[in-house]
Order: sequence, then structure tokens, then C-alpha cells
Amino acid sequence: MKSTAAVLFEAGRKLELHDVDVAAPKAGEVLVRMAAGGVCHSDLHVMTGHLTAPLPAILGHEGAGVVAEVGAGVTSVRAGDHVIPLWRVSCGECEHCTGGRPALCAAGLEVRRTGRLLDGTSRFTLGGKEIKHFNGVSTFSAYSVIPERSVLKIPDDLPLDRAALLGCAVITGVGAVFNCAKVRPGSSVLVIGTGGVGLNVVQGAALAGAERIIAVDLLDRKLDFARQFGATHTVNASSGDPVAAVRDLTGGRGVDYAFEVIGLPKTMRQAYDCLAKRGMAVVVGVSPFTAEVSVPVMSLVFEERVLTGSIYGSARPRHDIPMLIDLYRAKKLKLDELLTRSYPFEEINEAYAALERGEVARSVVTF
Ligand code: COD
Ligand code: ZN
Repeated sequence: MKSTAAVLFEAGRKLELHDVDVAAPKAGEVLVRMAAGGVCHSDLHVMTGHLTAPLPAILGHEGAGVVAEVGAGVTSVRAGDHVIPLWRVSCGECEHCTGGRPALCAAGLEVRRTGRLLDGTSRFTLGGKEIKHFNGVSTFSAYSVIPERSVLKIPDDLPLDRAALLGCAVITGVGAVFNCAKVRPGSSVLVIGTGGVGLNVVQGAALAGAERIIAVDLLDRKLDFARQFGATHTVNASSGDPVAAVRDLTGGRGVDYAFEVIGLPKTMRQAYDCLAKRGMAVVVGVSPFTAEVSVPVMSLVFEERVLTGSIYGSARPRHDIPMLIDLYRAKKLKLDELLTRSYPFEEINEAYAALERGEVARSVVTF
């Protein structure tokens, strides 16, 4: 079948809309008619070349849609079910999958590295030439073939544009707080970078009962959003040293937890430098392969500080996403406020330009 899709041919170019050919789902795969695709900075990193991926590819890793067709042997969903694609493929069997960290599964890495599904082939072609998948989900296509293990059924009454945000921004941010840092009630939390994912670290910290939540960004608009999501203090890093500002705000002590949600070694180091004794810095952003971050050994040992990272909210999506849906229904999780703009799919390049200009909290493209 034909499907309109946003294809990235090479880094530095814009996304191009094409009618690609989509093959039928094979055994253990599902054809999803996408309703909404989330506009996340991780795709932008691939477009700019900051991060690499096999190209040409159909990008998009956040989304929600409706099952159109299932391949042989699929039992967990059927045509008509509403689903969220889970952008880290997992095998369900290995030590990481059974140990509660499916995002560390080697199958996910392989699909990300090759741009192909689990059998080593792609379901997308254009003019007979192979087009790659992105993280096995490629949500910037009106129709996408996705492994059954990478779709999660959600209730029919959840608006699909809001549901889309759960699949990356929300679970990555809230999950880093709940599953990786395990933020304690009454603690102090710093969030550097309060975009679509960082705002979810802020709201996760508020849900976890943090007493002080300090948001750092370069844009006042983002800091306004951060206050709306639960930040108690804000620092605009364009007007001075954010580390000194955070030390001031904590009476010199530093914070219990610091999250870096941008992907720059400089801000990763800032997060670490803001820690109190026994504090933990969690890196959520990713830098190019060769990037390194260094920290003073003395503080690691004599202050027992921790520096770690979190991928996909260190989450078990099949457990955590239903919990997040419950929190949204209980009016404790802000999804409506997060979705600040919606674009027709044809305007996807404008949606990314607005993200680059820092205009939105999170936006989606709709099909
Ligand atoms: N100091 C403070 N704030 C800054 C600075 C700085 N030096 N530079 C940029 N910022 C702010 C921007 O103003 C913006 O508000 C925010 O940082 C970034 O937000 P967004 O909305 O542009 O980006 P997100 O939230 O969509 O994505 C953030 C990630 C960290 C997830 C992304 O950049 C990343 O590193 N992705 C790769 C890792 C990955 O794949 N993660 C899982 C899928 S998302
Ligand atoms: Zn993302």
C-alpha cells in the first residue's frame, strides 16, 4: 500500500514528504494507521547530524494510532485497537527485559543501528529502493509496520494526540525521576533544559514530592512552562553562571538530584557541579559518539556523588504507561498543558523549525 511519509535522505536536509510503499506486516508485526506523531528533539538531532542513524529513513519515534492489520501470530492487539508505539524494541527474554530494563535489550540497539525490523529487512520502499525504519516505529508515516512487541494497546477514549506524548516525552522524563533517580519526598531537584522532555522531569519531581524544583533554561518562555509544571525556582542560564545561581538558591548546599535534559557535555558537567554530598546527576540527553564528560574524582569519593544516565525513562513501558494514563485521568499528570501546538502532517518542517526556535512545550503533527 501507499503511505505519505516524511523521509530524511541525509543529515542537513529537510524532511521530504513522499508516497512510499509499505509492505504488509509479516508474522509478529502490526500495521498501524498513525493519528499523531510527536515532535521530539531526538529526531532533530538526526536531521542536523548531531546524532547518526541509517538513512534514508522515515523518522519519528513518538506517536499514537489505530491498528489497521496484524501479521500472522499476533495476539496482543487486533484491527481497530488504539496503540502507542514503543520506540525501543525489546526481545522480552534477555536479562535486561526480564530484569526490568527493556530499553537496554540488544534487539533495540540492533534495530536502531540497522534501521531494519527484527528479521533484518525493511517494510518501506520508494521507487523500489529501501527506506529505513527509525527505532522500529517510524511514526512520521501515515502507515507504519511495527513489531508487535513495540505496540501497546491503550483505552479507546484517550485522545490520540495526547496519548502520543506518553510514548516518549512523558515516560522518558517522568521515568527518569521515578525509576532511575527514585526522587524522595522533600528533596531538592535541578532540571537543566526544560523542553518537551525536561518539563516531564519537572512534573515527575513534583509528583514525587520534591520540595524544591529548580528549572534552568536559556529561554524565559520555557521557564514559564516549567513553573506551570511545578518548578519552584527558575534560572535563565543566558544571564550568568547557572551553577553559582543554584548554589545560591540552596544556601551553598547543592541539590539532591540534578537532571541534564539537553545533550551537551557542558550542561552535564553543570548538573554534576550543582550536586550536594551524596547527590545524583542523571543524564537524559545524548551527545555525539565521541563526546566525553569529566568530573573531579575527589567529589566522587569524598562526597559520594553519583553520575548516571537514563534511557527511555529506565522504564517498563507496559507497566508505566498505564500508570501514567491513570495519573492523567486523575488530573495529576499534565498532558493537555504539554501539547501546546498541533500541525497538519504536511507542515512537519515548520513544526521542527518552531521547536528549534523554542516556541513550544511539545507539539504533534496529525494525519
Ligand atoms: N542551558 C540551558 N538550557 C538549554 C541549553 C543550555 N546551554 N541549551 C538548550 N537548552 C534548552 C532549550 O532552550 C530547550 O528548552 C531545552 O534545552 C531542550 O528542549 P527541546 O524541547 O528542544 O528537546 P526535547 O525535550 O524534545 O529533547 C531533549 C533530549 C535530551 C531528549 C534530546 O535533546 C536528546 O538528547 N535526545 C537523544 C537521547 C534520546 O534518544 N532519548 C530518548 C528519545 S527522546
Ligand atoms: Zn523523544
